Amino acid sequence: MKTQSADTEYKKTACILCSINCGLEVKVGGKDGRELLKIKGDKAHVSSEGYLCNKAARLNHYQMGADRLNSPMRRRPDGTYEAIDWETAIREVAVGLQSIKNEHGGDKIYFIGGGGQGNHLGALYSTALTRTLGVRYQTNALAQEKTGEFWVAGKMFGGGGPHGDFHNTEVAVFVGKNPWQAHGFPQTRKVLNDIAKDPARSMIVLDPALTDSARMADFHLRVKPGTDAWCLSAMIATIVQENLTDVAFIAAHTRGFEAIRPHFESLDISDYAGFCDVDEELIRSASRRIAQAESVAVFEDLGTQQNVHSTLVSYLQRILWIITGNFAKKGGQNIPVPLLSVTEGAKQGASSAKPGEKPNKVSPVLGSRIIAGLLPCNEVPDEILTDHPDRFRAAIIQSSNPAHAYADSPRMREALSALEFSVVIDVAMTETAKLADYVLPASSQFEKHECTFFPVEFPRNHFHLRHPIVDPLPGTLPESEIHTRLVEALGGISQTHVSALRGALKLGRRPFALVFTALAAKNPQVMKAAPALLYRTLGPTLCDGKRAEAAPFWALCHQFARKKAQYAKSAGFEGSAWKIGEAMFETLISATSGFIYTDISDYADSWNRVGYSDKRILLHVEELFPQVQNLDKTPLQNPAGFPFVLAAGNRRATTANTIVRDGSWDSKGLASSLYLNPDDALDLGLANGDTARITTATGSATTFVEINDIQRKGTVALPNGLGIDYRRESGETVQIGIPPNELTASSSRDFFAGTPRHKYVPAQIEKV
Ligand SMILES: Nc1nc2c(c(=O)[nH]1)N[C@H]1C(S)=C(S)[C@@H](COP(=O)(O)OP(=O)(O)OC[C@H]3O[C@@H](n4cnc5c(=O)[nH]c(N)nc54)[C@H](O)[C@@H]3O)O[C@H]1N2
Ligand SMILES: Nc1nc2c(c(=O)[nH]1)N[C@H]1C(S)=C(S)[C@@H](COP(=O)(O)OP(=O)(O)OC[C@H]3O[C@@H](n4cnc5c(=O)[nH]c(N)nc54)[C@H](O)[C@@H]3O)O[C@H]1N2
Ligand code: SF4
Ligand SMILES: [Mo]
Repeated sequence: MKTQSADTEYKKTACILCSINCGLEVKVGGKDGRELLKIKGDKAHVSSEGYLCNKAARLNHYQMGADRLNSPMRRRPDGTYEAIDWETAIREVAVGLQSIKNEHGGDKIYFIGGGGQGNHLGALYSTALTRTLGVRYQTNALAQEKTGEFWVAGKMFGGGGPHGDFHNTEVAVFVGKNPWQAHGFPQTRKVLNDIAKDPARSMIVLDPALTDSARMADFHLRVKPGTDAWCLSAMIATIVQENLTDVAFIAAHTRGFEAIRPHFESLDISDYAGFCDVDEELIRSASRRIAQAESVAVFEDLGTQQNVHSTLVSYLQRILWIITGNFAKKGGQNIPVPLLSVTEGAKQGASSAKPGEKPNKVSPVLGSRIIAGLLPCNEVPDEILTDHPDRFRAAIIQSSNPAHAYADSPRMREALSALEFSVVIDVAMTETAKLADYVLPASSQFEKHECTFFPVEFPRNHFHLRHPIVDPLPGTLPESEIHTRLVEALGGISQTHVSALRGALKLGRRPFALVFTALAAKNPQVMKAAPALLYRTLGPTLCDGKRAEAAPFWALCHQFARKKAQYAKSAGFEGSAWKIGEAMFETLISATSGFIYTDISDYADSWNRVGYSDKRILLHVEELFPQVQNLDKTPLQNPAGFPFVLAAGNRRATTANTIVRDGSWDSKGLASSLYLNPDDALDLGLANGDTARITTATGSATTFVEINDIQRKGTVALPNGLGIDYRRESGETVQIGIPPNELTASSSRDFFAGTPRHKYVPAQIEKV
């Protein structure tokens, strides 16, 4: 079948390979009209303005992946799969989930994943399914990186998390973050170049590796792996001891400084500098630079979040910029106004089975802390492989590949195989799909409507609903349709309600809203299934059904207009709350390069989102401060036989989690190497390109080495997202690189948030 699109036409969409989702213009055509032939930056995009990095150009490797699924699959008793039709698949999956619910309760069904970097629309629709089933627990990849940070930000600010304004900052600080390769804010490389070129601005990088970002830095604090807590403590101590704090800011806007001050006043800076192996004078000068700056923006990421003292570092780096007064100002940290934040979304999805009901605070088996509605994903196997009566019996896994991406793959495979029922919704036959009872094939992110809820810009924020740019691969369905069909099969949508709503809609959207509210007040299931119900009723009226998938945004826009009218007004939406909601929704549906929904000029507005009634930031966090005080008593030591520290999974120029499964998209085949320091190479007798064996407590694997000055002596690094089993068109299966989590352990995790220490894996390296 040929699409309506001529081969010469460029269509607007976005890149899906990292959280930024840069706007794209894509020339489609080729095989069945479904290929992404030429890709360029969309200059009209409200956030990326034409910016792209090197990765976007080869997105066709995702779109045309040879292991894409084109039919629902059912597992046979012998472990092989047979294709089944959609009707059978929906019926049997609904029956499977319902029988787990009947026998053990809906709370024994675990929801894993939701969306990746650029596909969060499916997670809106899956809430209809999970709430209908009474699912109460969920996890996703955020719970192996950001949950510690979420908790700390929530505690210190009493609400939403602040984000750095890198575009305007004088001093940019990157803690365990390599923004040149990994991005993290719009137009990252342009911003980094701007900072590097401007003598009045500076960049500070804490990273054991000499990354591309570290090479651009004015101050590279090349810490010993896992010792950032000491380095940051020494930085805070420098500011306190040299009287460089912002005294007025601390007095007016914070609580608890007096409780933490004595520790930093008496801390031995040179001792701490020695511990993290950074020159004391470098620590002091970087700290002075921070204290003297008009503005400082800080980004912490996986280098510390997946490391020793993950949550402590999240706490310490915040103390650093709070005591220097870098909140609620241009170039500092600000709290954005989201349309729907990923954490709000997560909380809505599960954990509270009934609207208004209190979410669960701990996981059912281990009693681990649930943060932002998420269980530590590191611990999935421990919540399944047990005879505990509250263990999970089933899982719904969407757009996530836990058997590859979460800690300890061997144990994860065992756990997923032990489930009584499991269904995976994905575009490809992934490592995780190969363990499921049913696999439901989703249309790709270029074949349906999609969006991201990641943008956290301030004071101007945007949203971009992408339209499909090619026809769906035959046999696939978008998540909107999959979840709505499942909810219908479970009896979660009443035909009487559908008729009443459709009838009201004939009179207009206002009567529709009234009837919806009235039905919801009488029947809680209406709100539970709301996204699916809106899709079935309002959906067909949106551009003759062409924009049906956008239906849930109608409710979101009205909610935003009711609760946050002043922000919508700042972006030019005028009139009553109803008018604003309607106008936002119409704009959202039609703006193919995204639209701005908040554009305020006053940075002080961030204070409105500090949750404490006294509007003060909490500096003394009692759950974490004792650990800060006790740091010097717990020196790091590798177990005998594992002298190296392996960073299991770094971002490189041609890696993108497991979104692109076809390894040949890395045309030079360079991404899969083990980075090794020249001195270590000499000791091990390894030359460039030689094969090395990496052994950890969990497993062992081989790859070729790349000797460079990036690695600190005693450290090695593997890329993230590689070692995927990819079935080529020819039928041959290839695996390029090492799947990093064959080497990681789920027991090695943060004491507080349960996040894994993927960047600190004790390892042995040998020549093969
Ligand atoms: N190219 C590419 N870009 C991506 C992705 C991708 O797969 N590929 N994935 C996206 C995703 S999901 C995420 S979460 C982000 C992650 O983005 P980043 O966190 O920036 O990515 P990483 O390279 O995993 O880790 C960052 C740095 O941590 C350093 N590090 C290791 N040990 C330590 C330590 O002890 N202390 C300190 N201070 N640093 C240490 C490493 O040397 C590395 O340079 O990237 C996003 N962008
Ligand atoms: N050792 C180690 N492990 C890590 C990391 C590390 O640094 N080291 N990094 C971690 C980080 S930060 C992250 S974010 C995770 C990421 O790990 P995951 O959460 O598993 O995310 P992805 O690798 O992005 O996989 C997304 C899945 O979505 C599928 N997909 C793509 N498009 C669609 C779609 O439209 N619909 C559906 N239903 N599916 C789709 C892809 O085929 C893929 O299977 O990995 C983590 N794992
Ligand atoms: S991978 Fe590059 S092009 Fe794609 S969204 Fe991220 S920064 Fe933009
Ligand atoms: Mo991530």
